[in-house]
Amino acid sequence: MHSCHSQPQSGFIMMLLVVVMAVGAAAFFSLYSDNASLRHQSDHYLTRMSQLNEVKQQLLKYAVFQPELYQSDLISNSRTYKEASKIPGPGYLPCRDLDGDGWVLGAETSCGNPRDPSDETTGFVYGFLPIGFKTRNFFFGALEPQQFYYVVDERFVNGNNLYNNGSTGRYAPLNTVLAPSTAPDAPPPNALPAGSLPWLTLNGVEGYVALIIFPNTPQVFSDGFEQDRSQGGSAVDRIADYLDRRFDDEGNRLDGNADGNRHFFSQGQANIGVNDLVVGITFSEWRAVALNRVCSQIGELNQVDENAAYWFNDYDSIQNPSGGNWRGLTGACEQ
Ligand SMILES: [Ca+2]
Ligand SMILES: [Ca+2]
Ligand SMILES: [Ca+2]
Repeated sequence: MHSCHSQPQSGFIMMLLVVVMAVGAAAFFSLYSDNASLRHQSDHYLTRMSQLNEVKQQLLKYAVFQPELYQSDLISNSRTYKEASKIPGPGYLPCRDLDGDGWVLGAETSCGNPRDPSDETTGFVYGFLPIGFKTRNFFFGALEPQQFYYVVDERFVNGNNLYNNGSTGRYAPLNTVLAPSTAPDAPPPNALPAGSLPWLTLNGVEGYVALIIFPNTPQVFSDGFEQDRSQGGSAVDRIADYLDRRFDDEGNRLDGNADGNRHFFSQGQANIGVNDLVVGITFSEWRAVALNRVCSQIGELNQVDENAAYWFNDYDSIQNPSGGNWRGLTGACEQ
């Protein structure tokens, strides 16, 4: 009798157990797949951020080794040393790749846009990040053309014919105090006051020398705009298809990355709509690596004739247009 009574009961318990297990398994697997997708997203984020940081380090090396990279030119396949007076000082960064072939060639080798304090689209240039410099044997890691955008304060580029400075085609002197400041050849605008820091901003913080931007996957924005990277055109023409719009939580469009002004934003909770990942070089980071390079060589550099036309010596627009006044700044080196 006992068994007669217990059979439906144990059947019910079995059924309950199956239901509990099924619900548990469903919960477990959905949690697992959520975790897996979150983990995938964060892996993707970490990979991109570490790649961006690697590119940043390469750009800083490029800046620091300017004198070495440009002390000779490859002419007709033979090595030709530059005159000492024409070797650039440390700190200059490359121009942008506009056509997206990965290189900085022809008209791309000079870029400039002197800052007019009343116009926020001035003072910097942008385009695709070049992937390297074949003639210098210098490469930014294993990158693809058009993989990253690159924004740079125009005074820090190594080719800028708007500041002729004799025949150098560069803003000078470029040093840790950004002084004395020089005006572009053709006004307006006139020279910035000495010591004017770069005015590129990232997430509201001012003072970036350069920004490297991973555009991430194309998006359709809440205002209906759809990014389409299938068409040709320069990096400037195509910016809206790579860099993002930004919105407030009511869907109103704010200053974003696609509008061509000096303010940029990286993916984050405060930046609705933005999936661009941005890493920057601040002026203080730039200053530290440039000064460190000069200081580590100070014994050798102090042997250079003070009156010679050379990047370490005083700047003079006629006598020493490559001069950076570095000799006068080495007091900042730790003894
Ligand atoms: Ca190019
Ligand atoms: Ca984007
Ligand atoms: Ca902007």
